[in-house]
Amino acid sequence: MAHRWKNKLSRDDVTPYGAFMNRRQVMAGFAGLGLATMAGGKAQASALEPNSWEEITTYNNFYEFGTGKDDPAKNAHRLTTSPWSITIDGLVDRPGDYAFDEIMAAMTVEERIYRFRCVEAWSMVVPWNGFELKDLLDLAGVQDGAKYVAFETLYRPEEMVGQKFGTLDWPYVEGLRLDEAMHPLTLMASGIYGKPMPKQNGAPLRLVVPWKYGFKSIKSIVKITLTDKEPPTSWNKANGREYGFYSNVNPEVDHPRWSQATERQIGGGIFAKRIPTLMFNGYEEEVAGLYDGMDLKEFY
Ligand SMILES: Nc1nc2c(c(=O)[nH]1)N[C@H]1C(S)=C(S)[C@@H](COP(=O)(O)O)O[C@H]1N2
Ligand SMILES: [Mo]
Repeated sequence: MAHRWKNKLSRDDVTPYGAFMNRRQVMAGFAGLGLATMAGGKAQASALEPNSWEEITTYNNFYEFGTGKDDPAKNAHRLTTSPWSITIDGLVDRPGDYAFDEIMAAMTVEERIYRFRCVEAWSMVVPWNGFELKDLLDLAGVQDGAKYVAFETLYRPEEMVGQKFGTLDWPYVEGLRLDEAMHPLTLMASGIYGKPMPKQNGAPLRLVVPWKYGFKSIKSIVKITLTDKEPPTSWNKANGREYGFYSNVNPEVDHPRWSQATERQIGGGIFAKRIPTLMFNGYEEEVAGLYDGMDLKEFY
């Protein structure tokens, strides 16, 4: 399934914040709905209005900086993001440490406006800048035996003050099946609103998997390992009954402690009301095929 996005930008084409704001409604009609809408010939104005910079950068989950929603914005300034490199190892042809600058020079950054649904049943719409994870994996050369991709966040308790506490088993780790990782919707994000990724949002590079609950979108990645075994994931290790490996957004599979049928939109203001949660967070047409024949209640 080849996706071609209307909003392909070169990495030199950094959109000024103001200019972006002016055309974001147009972009939402294209990028947010993806190819399905375009193919249907109906590029109708979408309801996918991005959240504000303020909302996206002050209401965060990043337990390395504390468990409060405003802790990351307060504490993440301590994080040193330069120099930065990502170790890519395991079943790859070209293992090694890939410097952030080297990665960015090789990638084409584009803008993707995606729904973002936290397992806690709140949601935002975020205008990410990034490149397809597939392009980075191709750079390293995935070997035949690889079936999964494991990700790891930085472990640096001097700067990540939340790591001084045993909230989670640090470092934060996540994983995807290889076909999920290679899917064109799966993004390595380096920014939002045309600006470099704010530290509280996972600078300098974080994963974005829009059809899965937010915790799969691991931040501040320092290691990517190609493997033939399903890798451990932080929230599954913390509570395997509540958080599975797949964690696809699914309004029909409730969290043991709350319903996943609806969600609260962040920043709704006086119009705030819960909206129905969509199967695969609205990306069913694009990704349902990845799970053909799988029992989505068993593989939650
Ligand atoms: N390393 C790391 N990555 C993480 C988290 C975290 O605590 N640590 N939180 C996850 C959760 S639960 C969510 S909802 C999203 C939040 O991303 P945002 O703050 O950019 O909205 O990041 C995910 N990635
Ligand atoms: Mo989350």
